[in-house]
Amino acid sequence: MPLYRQQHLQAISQQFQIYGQILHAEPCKIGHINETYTATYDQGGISVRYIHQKINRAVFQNPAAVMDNVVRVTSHLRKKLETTGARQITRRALTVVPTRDGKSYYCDGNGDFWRTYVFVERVQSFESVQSTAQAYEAGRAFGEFQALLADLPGERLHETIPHFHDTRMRFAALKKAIQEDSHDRAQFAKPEIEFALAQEPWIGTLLDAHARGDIPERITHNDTKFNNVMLDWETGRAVCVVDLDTVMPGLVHYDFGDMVRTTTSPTLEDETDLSKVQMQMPMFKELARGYIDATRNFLTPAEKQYLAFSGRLITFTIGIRFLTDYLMGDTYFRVHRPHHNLDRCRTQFKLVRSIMEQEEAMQKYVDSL
Ligand code: GN1
Ligand code: MG
Repeated sequence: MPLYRQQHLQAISQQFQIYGQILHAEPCKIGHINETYTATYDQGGISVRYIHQKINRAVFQNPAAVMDNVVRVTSHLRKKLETTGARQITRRALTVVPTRDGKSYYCDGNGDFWRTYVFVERVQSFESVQSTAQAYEAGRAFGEFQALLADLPGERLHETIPHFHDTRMRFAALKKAIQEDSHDRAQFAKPEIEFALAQEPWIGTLLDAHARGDIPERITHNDTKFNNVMLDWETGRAVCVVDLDTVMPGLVHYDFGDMVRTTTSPTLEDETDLSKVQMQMPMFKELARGYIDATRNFLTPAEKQYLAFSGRLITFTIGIRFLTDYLMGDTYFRVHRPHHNLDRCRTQFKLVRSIMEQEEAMQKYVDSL
């Protein structure tokens, strides 16, 4: 890490209520949006770690609202865990470390917002699922997260990114990007554009079901990528979920759908060998079983009916977001190689096809649970 960044980070770290001296910090490369560092401090002679994170201002236009949500959600999770007598609560729910003046974030001289979390030790996350047991854990962890937040008191949470999973709106944005073709890239994405446009008839299915009152709004995580589940090193069980920036009102399907996207295929999100990209039924079954085990108490039959479909819908939605960003010149998702967002889009679309082929069997399994 360059010296100027280390010095800046050192200055940032002093704003938070951390007892001890920062020893060193490393950038953490997971995630396409925020800038994250793992920092080690000397505290009373032993090393203790914290996470410092700079919130992406282009993506989160109201970081104070993000932190307001995060504080409410993490406090509620902690309280609920305390009442059940759970142990290691600072591993089970993220803990926000306040600034020296008691705020949940620090705004630096550049207008950037920083926050600090207690580092959760002895866990690991994976970019792709290694076993059906892990798929079960992912389903259970995000299901439990929804269940614990079902009785969050107070006002409706802020919508940190309005219309985040509104597929109709994402579709309109794609159409606009195709029309403008500002980077002259549509020529490289012809089959993908054609595929995307052909899916229009079903993109509003969940929005319509919600508008009819068939499925309710709940508090959802909205970014349930498998790498946001922290698994215990020793037991392999899910300890907690992270990346709470998009916790807000939503449909349970947004969470379940993104889990299908990220836990049922054996590959990475940007796999270029599309023959490897497939929805694997054994993974789906365990994912669904874990999720239903945790949500049985509140999930309605109507919500259950759309679970398999949500895999298709959310995978498609993220796919068109990658495609749109590709056409617009990669301004949203961090890229690491040319055409990276197009590769990501292709992987999603291949998975959409694979889900569609198996959707009936997937839903039949969900119905049996
Ligand atoms: C982004 O935080 P990160 O990089 O895991 C994105 C998600 C996408 C995901 C695709 C706020 O998540 O919506 O599903 O990339 N987050 C935001 O990998 O847009
Ligand atoms: Mg995220």
